[in-house]
Amino acid sequence: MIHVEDGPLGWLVVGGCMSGTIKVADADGIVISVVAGDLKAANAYELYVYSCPGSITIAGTVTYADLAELSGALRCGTLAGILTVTDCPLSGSITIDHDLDGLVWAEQGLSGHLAVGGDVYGGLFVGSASPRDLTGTVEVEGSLRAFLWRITGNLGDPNDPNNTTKGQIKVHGGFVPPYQTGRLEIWGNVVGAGACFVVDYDGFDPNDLWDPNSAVIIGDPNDPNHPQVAYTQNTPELKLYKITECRGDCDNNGTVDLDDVNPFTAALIGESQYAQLFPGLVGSRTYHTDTNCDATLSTADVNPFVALVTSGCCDPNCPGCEDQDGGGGLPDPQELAKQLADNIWPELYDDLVAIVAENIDLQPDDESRAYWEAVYAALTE
Ligand SMILES: [Ca+2]
Ligand SMILES: [Ca+2]
Ligand SMILES: [Ca+2]
Repeated sequence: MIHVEDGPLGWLVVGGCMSGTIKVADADGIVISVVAGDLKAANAYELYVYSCPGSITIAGTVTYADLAELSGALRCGTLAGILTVTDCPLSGSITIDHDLDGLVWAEQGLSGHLAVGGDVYGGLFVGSASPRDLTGTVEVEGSLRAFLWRITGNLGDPNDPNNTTKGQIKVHGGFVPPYQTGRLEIWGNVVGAGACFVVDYDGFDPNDLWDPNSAVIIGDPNDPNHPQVAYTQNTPELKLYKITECRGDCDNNGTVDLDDVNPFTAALIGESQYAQLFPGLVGSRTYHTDTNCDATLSTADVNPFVALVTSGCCDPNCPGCEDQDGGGGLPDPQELAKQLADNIWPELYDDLVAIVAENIDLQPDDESRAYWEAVYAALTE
């Protein structure tokens, strides 16, 4: 262990493997061949690491960092300068507790995790001379305010297309650059079961906007056979989402209708079932399915959900929240059973019947209990 009592430290150079703990105050420069232990610093103005299976923690600002390999963890306060990972796909994790003001450049691809606790004003570049994929996860607690992010390959993993956790950019706030339009360029495609770009990931917030001048641009500027196309709003078919304000809109397509019955049923069965179908909508699952507005998803949401599907009301203030029974506006029970049976996927049918059976016990009076018994009877006859 090296303990520098009275910083700042000019340069710290470790030529071999650093397997213990080094704790420094402000450091002008740090050069380490292998960080296998812990490196902790107050601030780092220049940081060069050639291999990092261990952990690096910079409590304050990182101004410049050049990492050959990052398979371990890097954590810092604010990233103000440029952080590049040059030799391998960035397979470890980078956690920026505050804002990303500078640039993260994963030259060989990003298969790990990048988390930003604040807002993003800076860039993210994946790939350089040759195309590289973003197969990991990027999660931003604040808003995406950058004017350019670029992925030279795919968002997602074409070699592992069924993986529901790969290739995700989840922004909890808005996509709202302050001074100019924003661009997320994907020179390849959005591929695989998990790939998604989500604005307002944590559930609808009226203040978290996707600025209509800001675009996700898919296509290669150098390939006339794959021209760039700009998407400036919620595009569920490409899994480019802005979370909608409609309660009951469980597939996030902007309408509440019978197409939402399968996702609602899957969400009621459990988060993992819903995540299989809609990895990008896991964060808004409760917002969209909590149709009686008690902040949790349960079978008590079935009545108001059915009322929303019947009315097609698409607004946070649709009936249902005040009317906990959601009794108004339900169709004839045989008609409801027929609509549900016609639209539910066969593999979800037994789960739907179980949910309806459970729902009978939740009804507050004989009349609504009789209604749901009739639905159950029609579904099971
Ligand atoms: Ca939000
Ligand atoms: Ca819908
Ligand atoms: Ca609820």
